This record gives sequence, structure tokens and C-alpha cells, in this order.
Amino acid sequence: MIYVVSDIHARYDLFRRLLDAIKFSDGDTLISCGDIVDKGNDSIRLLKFIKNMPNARCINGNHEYAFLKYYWGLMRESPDNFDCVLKKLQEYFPDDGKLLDWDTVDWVENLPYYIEEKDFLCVHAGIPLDENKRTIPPEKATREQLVYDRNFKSPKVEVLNSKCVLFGHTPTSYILPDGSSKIIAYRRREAPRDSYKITDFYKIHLDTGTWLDGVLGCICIENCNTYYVKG
Ligand SMILES: [Mn+2]
Repeated sequence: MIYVVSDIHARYDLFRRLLDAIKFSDGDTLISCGDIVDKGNDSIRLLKFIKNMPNARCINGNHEYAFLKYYWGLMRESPDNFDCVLKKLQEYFPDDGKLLDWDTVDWVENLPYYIEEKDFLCVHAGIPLDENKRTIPPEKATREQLVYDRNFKSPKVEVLNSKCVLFGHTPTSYILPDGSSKIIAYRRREAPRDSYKITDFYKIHLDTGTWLDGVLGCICIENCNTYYVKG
């Protein structure tokens, strides 16, 4: 099974509990839609854990992107002083920055900004739409658009492409009228009500507000079941 999660935000504890809850095994794949780091206390611990999972695939969110921009700035200032740059990068994460090493920095720098499969597309914040309410090809969007998109999350924004877009970035409790932290799956008008294929949905909003409400959720691509842990 393929499970998709977003905005874990340094909650290593919740992430491990989520893997237990879904009985995640070697035959499964986990996709993270970005914002693994910041807000919680275990940014680097979590980053290294996911980096070492052979069956995890990750893209960058705005929090990884902000870290990389800081890193690129330091390299411009002192391109030859690697020790000094690493020390400053470690200080960027006040809680567990000491765990940061060059392997992990390089790994983050080389992560993609979207993952595209036959039936679905994963991004952090969203993809711009063209005048026909179709997403532009992700390779034509800028990194800034993919990690900061402000419009895509709106319930008014419908996507007419055949692929489902999975994204995070904004806690769903800001969107849902009852303020609950649940995954929002937007069903296509033409999709049968009793069917739960990933292509029955045009977008799935995954940020359950880990840092805000302590809820971490994920969705299974094959059957669209959702799973939550709270702490
Ligand atoms: Mn974000």
C-alpha cells in the first residue's frame, strides 16, 4: 500500500505511532508531502529517520525550502568554511540541531518538489491552475509556487485534471467549518458516491495540524482509507 502524509513538523513521536497504527511494513511505501522539520522538537531526528527508511519518498515543503535558502546564503558568504557553515546550520534547529550532518543537508537539497504518478500528484502547498481549472504541468511551476501556493487550498478551487493532487501546508482546521483536524478529500462531481478510488477525488488536503492540534493523519492511495493518531 502507498500512504501519503504531510506536515509532520518534527513530531517524531506521532510519526512513529502513525506507522504503528497503519502497520507499515517493508512492502508499503510512504510519501511525505513536505514540512518534516520545524515547530516540534525533533526536526533532525525525524529527518534522519525518514531519510533512512528505504521505502519512503519525500518532497520539500516551505520549511525545508527556507532552511535551504539559509544554507545557500551561508555558502555564498563563506564558501570555503564548511565547519562554520555546518555549525550555523545546526544552530538553525535549536532543539536537536546537533544531530545534523552533511549527508542530511545534501539529502534535503536533492529532494524533489513534487512526485507525479499515474493517478496522483503530491506537492506541498499546491499547483497553479490554468484558465480551464486544470493544474499546469508541475515541471512548469516554480519551487515557490509549489511550496507557498495560497489559492489551491480553498474549497472553491476545483481541479479538472484526471489526477488527484495531494497537498498540505495549511491546517485543515482553518478550512473546515467545525474547526476539526481531519483530512479533506474533495470528490469529483461525476464520481459515484459509494466509490473510493483515488481518481474519484480531485484534491486531498492532508495537513491535519500536527503542530497546532497534535493530530497526524495519512491516507492510503489504494482504498482512500484515512488514519489518525493524536498526542
Ligand atoms: Mn508548509
